[in-house]
Amino acid sequence: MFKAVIKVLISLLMVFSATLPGSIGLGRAPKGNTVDMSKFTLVWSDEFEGDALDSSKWGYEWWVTARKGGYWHEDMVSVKEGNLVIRAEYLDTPLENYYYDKWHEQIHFDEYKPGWYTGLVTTRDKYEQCYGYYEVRCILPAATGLWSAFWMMNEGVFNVDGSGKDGTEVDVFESFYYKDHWWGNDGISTGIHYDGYGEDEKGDSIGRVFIENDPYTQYNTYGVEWSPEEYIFYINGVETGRISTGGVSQNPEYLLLSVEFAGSNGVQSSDRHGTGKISLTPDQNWPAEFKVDYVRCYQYNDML
Ligand SMILES: [Ca+2]
Ligand SMILES: [Ca+2]
Repeated sequence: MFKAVIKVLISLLMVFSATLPGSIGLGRAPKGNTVDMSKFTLVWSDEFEGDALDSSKWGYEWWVTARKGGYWHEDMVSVKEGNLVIRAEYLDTPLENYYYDKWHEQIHFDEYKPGWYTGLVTTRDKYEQCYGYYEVRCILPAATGLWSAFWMMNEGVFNVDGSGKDGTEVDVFESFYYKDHWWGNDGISTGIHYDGYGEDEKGDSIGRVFIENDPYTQYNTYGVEWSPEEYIFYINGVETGRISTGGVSQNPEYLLLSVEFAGSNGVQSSDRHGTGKISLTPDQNWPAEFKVDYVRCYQYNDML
């Protein structure tokens, strides 16, 4: 049951964003208040030093086989030169996939095929936090058809009660298919989802935000301040918008960093909007890399 629920969760991050009731803003941003870091204390972080992912902090998605238009595999994730790197590329020789089924206490092997490979890492079962300030510093993968994200989740997201207080998917940023016109060109999206991923789904978005400092070639920071009253989103420490729709989550949430391809059952294709199809043109940089300099979690000083 749990595994099935998680599969639904994982399969719908993207669909979800396409159906958000929130507005699509196209103003030049960010602009607004700067985040006041004096009210926070750093409580968890990964600077991605060393040469391997810290397994005490992060795990891979062992329950997923094909993921939309490609495959997630831990071999696509590395740590080098101070960054977490999630690579995305086409592999003629499929990577071997196995995962531990904790319900049946056995290892399963799934047959992966030649195709598009990338990865996801999460702090699920390793680190969760409620409230505070969360920030990632990264360069997004620059190739058509790629969707990268820094997001937060807990299983309460599936509880349909008309509220987000029991759990909310918080998308600190999502990049839509690299400068895709339908999805807002090179705008970055920020929003929330709650009450499941079906007909009861609810959410809100601050719309597309455009960053002067090219997110696909230069480092930017993407953050969210999560208080009992609202989420305040920031890019490079400057507020881009606020959301309190549905009430904010009151439960600890885990972190995720991911890259996805458009498509289904491991086969890359356009999405239902006719966008996201990978084009192997000379201006594309394969393999593409999602480079994450750090992830830092802070707590309000008065909540420590
Ligand atoms: Ca709910
Ligand atoms: Ca670093």
